Amino acid sequence: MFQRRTVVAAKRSVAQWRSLATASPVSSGRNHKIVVVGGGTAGLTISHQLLHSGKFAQDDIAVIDPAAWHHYQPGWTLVGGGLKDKTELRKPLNSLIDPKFKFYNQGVGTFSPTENALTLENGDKINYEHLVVVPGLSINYGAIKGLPEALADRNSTVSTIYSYDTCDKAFRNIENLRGGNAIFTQPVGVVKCAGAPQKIMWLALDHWKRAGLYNPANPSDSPIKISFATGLPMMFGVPKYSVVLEQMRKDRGVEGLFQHDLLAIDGKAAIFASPEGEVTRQFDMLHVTPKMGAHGFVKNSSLANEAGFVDVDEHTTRHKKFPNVWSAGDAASLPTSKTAAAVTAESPVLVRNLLQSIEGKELDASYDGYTSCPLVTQYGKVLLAEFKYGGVPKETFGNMFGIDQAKPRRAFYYLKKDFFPWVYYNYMIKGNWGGPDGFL
Ligand code: UQ1
Repeated sequence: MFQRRTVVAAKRSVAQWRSLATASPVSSGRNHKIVVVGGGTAGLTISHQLLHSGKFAQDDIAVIDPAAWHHYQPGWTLVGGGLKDKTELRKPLNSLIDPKFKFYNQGVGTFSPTENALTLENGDKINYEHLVVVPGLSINYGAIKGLPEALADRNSTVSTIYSYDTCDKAFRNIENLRGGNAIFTQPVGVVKCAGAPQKIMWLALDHWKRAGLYNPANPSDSPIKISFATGLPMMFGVPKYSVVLEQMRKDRGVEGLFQHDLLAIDGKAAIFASPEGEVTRQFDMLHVTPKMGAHGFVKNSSLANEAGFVDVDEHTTRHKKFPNVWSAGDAASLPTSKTAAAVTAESPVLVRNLLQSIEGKELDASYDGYTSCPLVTQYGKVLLAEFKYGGVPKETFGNMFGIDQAKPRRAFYYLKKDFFPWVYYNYMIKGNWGGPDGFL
């Protein structure tokens, strides 16, 4: 429960705002106990979990997001592999927001954390007692020269599964390629779902294999050649899974261009930065993972750390300077891999600690960095990487059944393709799913 004093004070001030509504420029509608910036995976999950605490009345919680649609982004890899229809993965955002919330369908202009306020892009000021900053991250297409133009050109063989507009183009390009060089890239720097850049490659490889265009046992005699150009020095950030994926790369005849960071696209040439200087490769099909970073309105605020992400404690999810500010998901500085699975574990911790803090109690929930990457390795098989801070494996089914999740399995594929999208829309974003902890 709230401390009685807080409740009385809040009630009194709400009554004052209401009575002053005609006289004062600050209407009651713009004062909220909790403001959640973002209606993505973290925003919906956290706001609904807060509501389920039973401690909030109509409009106590506000959600701010300018989007018209909410997307199940983990499904876009499967769209790129020809396994899902992208239109089935999205829903109108306002249909997913509980009517008990005040929904501002607007972008944020600026944060003023010392005043417990923010302004919307339309200039309206919103006051809060607690702020949850979960707007996700921004995809900076323009950071790779020539990429925006190549993506927009319907006839180009350049695509990315990282956007709603082009995730289906990725599959068209895979289907249309009959021969030549196929290059798949992963940049230096933070991206969401660090496994996706190679998931789409493994699906494409399998597609070409089935079409008789790629023979993993004899790649040099195959019509199609496949290269994975990554800014990282290895296949994956967690050693346990990287070893398996590196072996897979070699066994399947995929060229590894490590520490190669795509700088520019010029016609059919891809130009990379590498330790040996600039490297240019000709491609016939290019799948790009764009550069990503914090949204400008976060990066340019006093909430951000040096990298631009919301500067929170890695275990409590509370802001390091402003104790009534919280963050999780892709926008947060939490040093883990940015995924929806991470949000399943971060959300209950943030919600518990925020509620404790409202009651003046000790923060007693701690996030261990749990995240997961269901890594599709071919049609019908998934390697279910699950790990915590420090790249230490934390495997749900390994612990339950004593199996090794580094081995790609059919059951994990159905988890990824059918179960996760179902549990996501029916339970997770309604605040009723705790990931490996099950239903809430
Ligand atoms: C999960 O809960 C989830 O959200 C619905 C995902 O979807 C994107 C996931 O990929 C994963 C791995 C989880 C975690 C749950 C289990 C049972 C491992």
